[in-house]
Amino acid sequence: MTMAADTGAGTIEAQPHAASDFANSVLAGLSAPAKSIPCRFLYDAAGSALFEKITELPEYYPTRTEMRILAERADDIARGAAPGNVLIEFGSGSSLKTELLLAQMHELYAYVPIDISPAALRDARARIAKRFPRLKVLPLCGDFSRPLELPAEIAGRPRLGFFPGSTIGNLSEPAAVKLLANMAGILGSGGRLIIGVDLKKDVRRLIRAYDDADGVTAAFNLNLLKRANRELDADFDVDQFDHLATYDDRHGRIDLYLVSQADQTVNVMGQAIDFQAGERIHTEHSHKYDIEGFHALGRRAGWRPVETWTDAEALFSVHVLEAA
Ligand code: AVJ
Repeated sequence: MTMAADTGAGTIEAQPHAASDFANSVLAGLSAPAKSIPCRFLYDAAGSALFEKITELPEYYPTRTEMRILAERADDIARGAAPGNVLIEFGSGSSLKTELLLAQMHELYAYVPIDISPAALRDARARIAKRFPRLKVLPLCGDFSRPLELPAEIAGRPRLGFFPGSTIGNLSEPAAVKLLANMAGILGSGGRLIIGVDLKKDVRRLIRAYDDADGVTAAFNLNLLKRANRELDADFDVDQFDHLATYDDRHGRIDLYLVSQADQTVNVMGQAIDFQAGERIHTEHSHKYDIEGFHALGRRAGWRPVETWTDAEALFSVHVLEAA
């Protein structure tokens, strides 16, 4: 997240409390009996670059599988976007996927990327304006997990949401229901949502996707400690922590951890934090669904499943839902 102020449209504004948010979250998370750090902090500039590398790993099937589904089904998926509709993207870090859809949605009124990062929004605006010069782009800086006011310019227009990447998997089930319900509120009755959801599968295959042979995911996870060293005046010895990915069958999710290799004490902003050998910091959830399970989740949040596509191996799914 960047603190830079934007000089362009008034809708791109930096979030004022980014730095202290990280500090408070790390201190609170590492003071609890079961240590954890919220996964949103994995995605600083270095973490985002490492995540880009993850998406290209042979073991990490979700990104390329979702891209293939979107590319092969773009016609069908775009059919839900009538002329005059507005495409609203929740998070704007997924340009290639958006472009696949936009290329098939010929008479959209506007594209509204929503993100908490002003830099991500500026990038998205520049990229999309270049490839689709006639499309109106209305970036909105904000947090789509809360009620959010859309630009007045799109009032009364049918809305189509886009939430790719199985980002929904980062959330616990109650939090996922809450987020989906909030999106239904933002998109309004009759609004549609195109959402990418990773599917349950062979556990070894899942684990490999989160513990790759080249150690890119390990570097991504460990970057959280480096970030704390850079930004919070912490003194983590990164070599004294291991990356761990496990599958929790009961919750249907991958969990990422950083495991202390030794008894050690780390200082974070002047506060001493003790670790025992083998003690874990939880850093990320990645929930996996089956199609029925995801439809049930959507229904609990006020969505009616309209259509679902998967790849031939049933690794990943893309859904269109309609708000009741
Ligand atoms: C961006 C949350 C979809 O859960 O697969 C990938 C994040 N973390 N490898 C996922 C992630 C480690 C990713 N999401």
